[in-house]
Amino acid sequence: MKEEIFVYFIGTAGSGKSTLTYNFQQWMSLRGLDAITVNLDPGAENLPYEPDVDIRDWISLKEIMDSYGLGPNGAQIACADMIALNTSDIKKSIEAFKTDYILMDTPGQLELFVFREAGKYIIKFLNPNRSIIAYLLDPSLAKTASGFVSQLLLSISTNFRLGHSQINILSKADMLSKQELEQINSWSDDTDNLNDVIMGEEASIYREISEGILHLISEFGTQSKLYPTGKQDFYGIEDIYTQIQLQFEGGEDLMSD
Ligand SMILES: Nc1nc2c(ncn2[C@@H]2O[C@H](COP(=O)(O)OP(=O)(O)OP(=O)(O)O)[C@@H](O)[C@H]2O)c(=O)[nH]1
Ligand SMILES: [Mg+2]
Repeated sequence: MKEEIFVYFIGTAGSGKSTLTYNFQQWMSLRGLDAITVNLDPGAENLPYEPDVDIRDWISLKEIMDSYGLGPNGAQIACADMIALNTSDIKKSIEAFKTDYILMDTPGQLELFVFREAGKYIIKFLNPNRSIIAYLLDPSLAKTASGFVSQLLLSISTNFRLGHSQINILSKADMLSKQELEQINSWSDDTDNLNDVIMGEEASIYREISEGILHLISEFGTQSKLYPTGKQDFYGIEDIYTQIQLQFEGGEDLMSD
C-alpha cells in the first residue's frame, strides 16, 4: 500500500457530495481498488451509503440541539467546532482500515467546513500533504454566464481558504441538456468564451463585477476546468480518479501495484 490519499468532497447544499462519495467508492471497489467512506456531517439523515467511519458515532446534531437549546443552524456551527475536538479518534478509526483512498463526505452547508477553522484543522491534522479537494459545482446554479462566474468564485474562495490541491467537478451533469453541457464545457475549457458572453450582456454593475472576477481568475491562473460527473454508469468518475492520481502519483494507477 502507498501512503493514503484523502479526498474531500465539498460543495453547496445538495450539490451531490454524498452521492459522488458513494459512487466513487463503488467505482473503485469494482476495479479492485481500496477506499473507505467517512461521513463528516453530524446532521446527515439519509445517506446513500453506509459510512465506514461516521462522525455521528461521536456527535449528534439532534442531541446538540436538545442539550443546548439551539436551532439547526446554530447546532451545525457548534457541531462543526466539536468535530475538530474528535479528530484524534477519527484519525485512529481511519488508520485501522489501512486503505489507499479516504473519501470524506463533508457537511451540506459548505461554509461550515470551508470558512470556519475546523475544516482547515481537520485536513491539517489528518494528512496535509496527501489531501485534495474535490469541489462540486451544482449545474443548476451555473447555467448562465454570471451564475457560472459566481460558482467559480465560490470554488476559488474554497481554494483560497483551504489552500490545497483542488479539482473542480460539474456534478449532476446528466441533468443538463446536450447544449447546456456543451456551453458550460466551453466556458470551463476557455474563460475567453465566458468573457465573450459576459461582454454581450447589457451593461450593468453586475457585468462589471463578472468581468473583474474573470480578470482575477486569469491573472492567478486559477483552474476553471470542470470535470463532469453523473450518478448513472459512473459517468466521469474515471477522469476524477485519473486527475487525483496525477496529482499524487504522477498518474500511476494503483491497479498496477
Ligand atoms: N440526476 C442526478 N441527481 C443527482 C446526482 N447526484 C446527486 N443527485 C441527487 O441530488 C440530491 C442531493 O444529492 P446528495 O448526494 O445528497 O447531495 P449532497 O451534496 O450530499 O447534499 P447535502 O449533504 O444535503 O448538502 C439527491 O436527490 C440525489 O439523488 C447526479 O449525478 N445526477
Ligand atoms: Mg450529503
